[in-house]
Amino acid sequence: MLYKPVTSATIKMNRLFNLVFGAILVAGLVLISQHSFANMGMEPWGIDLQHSASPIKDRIHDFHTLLLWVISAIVVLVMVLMLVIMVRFNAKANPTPSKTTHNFLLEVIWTALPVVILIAIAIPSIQLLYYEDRTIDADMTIKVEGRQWYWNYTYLSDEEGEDLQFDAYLIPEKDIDTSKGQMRLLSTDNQLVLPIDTDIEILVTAGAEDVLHSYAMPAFGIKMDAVPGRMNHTWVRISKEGRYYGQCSELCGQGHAYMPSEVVAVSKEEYAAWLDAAKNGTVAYDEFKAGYDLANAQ
Ligand SMILES: [Cu+2]
Repeated sequence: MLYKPVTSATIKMNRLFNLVFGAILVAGLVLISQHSFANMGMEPWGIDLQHSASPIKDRIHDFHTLLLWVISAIVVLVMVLMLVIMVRFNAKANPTPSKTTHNFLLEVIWTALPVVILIAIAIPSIQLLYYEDRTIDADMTIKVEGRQWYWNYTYLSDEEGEDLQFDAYLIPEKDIDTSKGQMRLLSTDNQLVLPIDTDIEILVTAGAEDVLHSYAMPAFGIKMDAVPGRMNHTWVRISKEGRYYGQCSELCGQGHAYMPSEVVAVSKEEYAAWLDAAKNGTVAYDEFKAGYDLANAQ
């Protein structure tokens, strides 16, 4: 006899199990979908990826969602198989086990299927890597240099004009002014001011006698190693005005936690005005903005 007759107690147990398992699955899917579509800005205790402000980050979101579906399907498949084995083939339900040791078709399938899945993941993954690498025709170029322990920004001039270069230090906790929207461990005295809808090439390096750093700006999908003597590059096209924050992402030493980067994305006109002001000595965005608003109000 292959199977023991199924008792009503077993049926009841199975139904209960299906119900509980189904409920957990549905609750999980609802949670995931809500999180994918809800506002994904930087929020206290937020758990999802930061909201996107660049085409690179859009694609990272898409790739992340694709992977989420793939791993969820794998988890469900393996879990269902395990449950079938536990219920139908335990010692009680199946006292005389089959002596089968090989199954050609099955072995081909479980070898080929993971290969197919990995290839299906590798193609969009490599495409994304190339997309992140460079922009064809950059409108402007910024050099970001990691130092112990702050960032130094250079606006490279494509004409004869002088490059603009300045440092950005963390605002110490005791000086943080929350009424100005400043945030502990994230706000800096000077900001990297960038125009929106502009292809910006970003060169990333570290000071000649410095240590390894990593320039990370989650909303732009950027995380690039800053290595002394090496010029890495990536790019961004910021889609929304606003303030964006990133932190050094390479354990670089004592001040590692105290070298954030603050980016202010503004309209092209405002950026041009800021660049003028910065070349004349007013680098800090807030200081420039007060005068700019006053001039525009008149
Ligand atoms: Cu660092």
